Amino acid sequence: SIRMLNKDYQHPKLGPFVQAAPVLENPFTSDPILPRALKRLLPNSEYNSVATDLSNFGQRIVKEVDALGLLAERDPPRLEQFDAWGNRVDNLIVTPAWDKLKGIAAEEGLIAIGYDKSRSAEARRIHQFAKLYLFHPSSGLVTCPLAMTDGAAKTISELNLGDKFPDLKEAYNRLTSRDPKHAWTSGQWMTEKAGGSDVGGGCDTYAVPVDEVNHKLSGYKWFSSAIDADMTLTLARTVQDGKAVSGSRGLSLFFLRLRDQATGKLNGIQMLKLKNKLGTKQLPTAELLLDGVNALKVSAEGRGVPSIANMLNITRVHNAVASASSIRRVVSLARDWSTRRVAFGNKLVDWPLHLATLANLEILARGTLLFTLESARLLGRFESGEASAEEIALLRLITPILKLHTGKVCVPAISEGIECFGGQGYIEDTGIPGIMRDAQVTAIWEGTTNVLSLDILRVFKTTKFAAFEAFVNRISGIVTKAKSGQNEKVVQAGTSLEKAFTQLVSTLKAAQKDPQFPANLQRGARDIGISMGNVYTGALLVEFAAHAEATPVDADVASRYCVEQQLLTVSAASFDATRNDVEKNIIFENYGK
Ligand code: UCC
Ligand code: FAD
Repeated sequence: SIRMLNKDYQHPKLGPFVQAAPVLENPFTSDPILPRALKRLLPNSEYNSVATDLSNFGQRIVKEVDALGLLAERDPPRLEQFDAWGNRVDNLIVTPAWDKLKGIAAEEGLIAIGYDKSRSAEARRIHQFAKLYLFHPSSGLVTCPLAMTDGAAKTISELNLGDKFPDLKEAYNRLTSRDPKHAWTSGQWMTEKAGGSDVGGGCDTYAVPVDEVNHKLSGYKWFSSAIDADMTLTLARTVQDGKAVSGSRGLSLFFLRLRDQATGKLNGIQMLKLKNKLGTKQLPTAELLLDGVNALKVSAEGRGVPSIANMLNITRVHNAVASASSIRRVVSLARDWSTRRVAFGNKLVDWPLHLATLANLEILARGTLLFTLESARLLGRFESGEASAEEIALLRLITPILKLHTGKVCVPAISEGIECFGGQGYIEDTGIPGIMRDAQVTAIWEGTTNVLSLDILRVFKTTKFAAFEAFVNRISGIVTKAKSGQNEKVVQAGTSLEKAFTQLVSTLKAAQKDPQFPANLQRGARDIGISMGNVYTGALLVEFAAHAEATPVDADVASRYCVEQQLLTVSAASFDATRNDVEKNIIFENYGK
């Protein structure tokens, strides 16, 4: 038809059209499965109060927290090293929004809930991680110091030195406090210039003893996040008779306060530089020079790595919460947007192709949430003292798998989610691009994908495959239950899952028979980790769908995940050492020419 030029077309060039923005819904009540998942995991008495708390917090996120999170990204931290008169001041300036978010985190008990001894350990960890799942995408990355704070509280409680070390007792109380004025956050200083994965090879920080406990630390910490922290745990080599032991067996664990209590001055620490990062711009990450820092040795000599591993195993679950909840956030916004945006005469939600794109993301969001809650449940069981040896081994095994799986799947998922908004997804004022930038780091820090894959092999070895048996039993239990049910789709999903799972087990058993075992597993470690992550996630979706109160959608989700997807990347080729040379040739063709 021909458009006639009448007064409707005589408007200023900006035009009358205004696009309705996507609306952030209450992240608890609008989540398709979180309330139901919690109802199944928690006793009724716990569920009701947890649901009320999460629903209220969800409202607070929409009304207050999300805006603060955006402010924190827009007003990143700055470092003023010198004052106008040339005095070295190392003044870290953070936006008031960052401090406000830290206060809200304490007030809402985001760490305290996990340590509330009046409740069962299982309930409190599930509650805590569910709450962090709501918080993370709006938190302005305050969840990073929270992760380290939780890890430090856990490490201190495992060290069990409170009576001998009043400083540690005070630290524990403050790290787990709900009072914003009293609460502390912690850092975690492990990475140095020569190595962040190979901490034992890279650590060039030395501890000169003052007495048995007190030490002076000197070194250079290359990546130190959230340096507005009150304390940190760090690694250093004790110098004895002018010598220090090399490698990871030479490392001990140290506790230090960042500032002198009386003067507020930095404790022998110089803030050399704030890192200029791809994302996590809200977070002050610095290069620190340690020049005679007063620190307490809190592990046995040479037991620094296994001691700080307590921290790693907690921060890795927090990391998974971050990856999983970022997928949820982008999917939740994209779902809402699909009902508001019109293209080619239809709302996006009415285009089957757009729906198919969103559905695939929704399946990933559900899977990563269930996997994260599984780990919170097992962590709680472990801390309750009631976990079986099998559950303990399973927790140890799935922690690196969970971290690597969620870190790896979140980046392409969020990228796809951003594309759902078209050009608007690329525009900073919408707050959407930051989700992508911040997600990329979850595959890197707290152990890269390869390093975590190698940790899986470490668990196989240290548990003499008992952890693998625990994995086999957990998945087999789910398969058996699913296949004995009445729902055809769930039976089909269970059958598909069983096929992939059986193939995974037989591939690993065959690799075990190789004369080069266990060295031969190395090159296939990533395939093992990714395959186990896919299988575990699929199993949890099947378990969810096989529940008596499941909805038909749950069965569809499980079926899509297990029947329509390739769950395994591992095969005999993963362990074939003859591929090493081929790969080298593929990579280095024309290199240096
Ligand atoms: O990136 C960082 C902070 C970022 C900010 C926080 C974000 C949190 C999420 C926020 C969400 C918003 S902090 C830096 C993180 N760095 C890493 O993750 C290091 C990565 N590298 C590794 O994980 C390596 O595997 C190492 C450093 C742990 C490997 O050490 P070794 O010494 O070479 O390995 P060994 O010799 O195998 O292990 C030494 C001991 C052994 O125990 P023993 O001596 O009793 O035989 C191991 O079994 O440590 C034990 N061990 C563990 N135990 C090693 N790893 C673990 C573990 N994960 N759990 C228990
Ligand atoms: P490298 O160890 O050099 O690794 C480079 C690559 O080699 C990676 O892809 C890795 O997977 C691969 N690789 C290494 N070894 C092997 C192997 N044996 N087999 C196969 N592949 C291998 N650290 C802290 O201690 N505290 C912090 O607060 C902190 N904050 C951070 C904040 C940000 C934003 C970032 C980006 C990093 C932070 N880090 C922090 C550092 C982080 O933990 C390390 O960067 C990370 O552990 C990797 O170490 P690296 O950078 O030395 O990489």
